[in-house]
Amino acid sequence: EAQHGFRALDCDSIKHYVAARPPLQQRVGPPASVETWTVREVGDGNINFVFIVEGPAGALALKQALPYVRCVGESWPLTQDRVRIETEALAEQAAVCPQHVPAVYLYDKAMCLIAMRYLAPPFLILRRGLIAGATYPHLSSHLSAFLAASLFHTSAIKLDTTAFRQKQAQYANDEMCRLTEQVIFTEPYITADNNHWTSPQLDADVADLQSDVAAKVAISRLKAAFVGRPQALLHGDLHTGSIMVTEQETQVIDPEFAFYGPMAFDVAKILANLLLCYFSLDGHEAAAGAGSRQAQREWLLATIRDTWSGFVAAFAALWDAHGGQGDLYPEALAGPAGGAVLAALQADFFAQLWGETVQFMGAFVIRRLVGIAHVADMDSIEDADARAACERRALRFGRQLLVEGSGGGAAAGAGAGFASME
Ligand code: ADP
Ligand code: SR1
Ligand code: MG
Ligand code: MG
Ligand code: MG
Repeated sequence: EAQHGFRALDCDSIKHYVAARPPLQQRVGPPASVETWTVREVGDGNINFVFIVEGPAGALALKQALPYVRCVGESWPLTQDRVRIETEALAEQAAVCPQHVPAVYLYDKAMCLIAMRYLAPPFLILRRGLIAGATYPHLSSHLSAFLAASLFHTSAIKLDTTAFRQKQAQYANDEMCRLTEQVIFTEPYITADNNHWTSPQLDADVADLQSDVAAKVAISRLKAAFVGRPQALLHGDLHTGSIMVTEQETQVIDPEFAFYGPMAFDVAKILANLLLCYFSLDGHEAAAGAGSRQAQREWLLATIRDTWSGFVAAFAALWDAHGGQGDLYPEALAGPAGGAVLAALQADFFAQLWGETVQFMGAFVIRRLVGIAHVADMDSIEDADARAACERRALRFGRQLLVEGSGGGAAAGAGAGFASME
């Protein structure tokens, strides 16, 4: 059932919606200019509608949630409370990492709509830039900063446990979490109508996966962590389609799946999507010429490694500076920054986080090859045999990450687990 007072907007009605709200209207143009404004619906995500309204004074992005999943249709109803979650999560992230989050101008609860900063070209969805062959020199440091700030400041390393539990209730986000449980942690491992893959090329690979006991044990452990281990406020959908980039800047959008869960989920999702791009490059190279993607291939591996190591460094620095305030490792227990106890606690924390990150990466790679929602990195490889060859390598590596994990501690870092990629 739709939110009370809700009406779906289209390219015409959204102009009048903006024109009737002075704080929005002033950003686009004077009321007399409304008929000259242009509107484009640019939503290329799976869930919602996004309109860009442009006029003589500037432009706005408006995101509206209908009471169902866009890519499926009305047969899959979905809570419109996801817009409240997205608005509140954007505010939470902006408070600790404003340089990487778009400004929100308005949240309209009844209309299930957010008006926010238009990230104008040259801003581009990271996945699109990567498919076109681009590299981004600052991406790893920006991702490290965003992950460290958003995860540290919402954790009980920073917060007292009363505030921590209040935030868990605020971001329960039940329906969105249930969707994730279904499409990431369950369906790829069973026969399900939503699943699809490059067929018949990958039929045997998928049959192997769906009868793989070790994979089912590993994914079940991850699902238990997703359901039962609130650790920080996650973005919840941090793939390369949730990041807009220029050469110099990085903006993280679309936190409608935000909830309190294991930190490794967010860290792994972005690394896994970079890995999916890496595995797609053979297919793109086949079309563009041998060696044409080699520099990007090396950059992707370096970015995965540097995002992890930069995240650890940034998170540890925040912990050294503010960790004594929180209830999880109070200074009375952990001692001062630079001391042996805190050093040992941090080493244990990051070793566990790395192991979980590697396994979640495997799960995210697998779901994008076999489950309901695939990635354009692979889908845009037109030759089905070439695409299947890329997908098979990715699927095998994903299975290895999921089942075997890192095979080393945090010190082994983004090296040991990735040795078999070359
Ligand atoms: P969904 O929840 O459906 O995935 P997104 O929030 O990811 O929706 O937005 C879908 C698309 O709309 C993005 O891939 C991007 O192209 C465009 N978009 C979203 N927000 C903005 C923005 N603030 N500025 C410019 N384009 C945007
Ligand atoms: C119906 S599944 C759609 C997927 O797209 C979103 O971006 C999430 O990743 C979700 O799992
Ligand atoms: Mg999206
Ligand atoms: Mg979304
Ligand atoms: Mg994913």
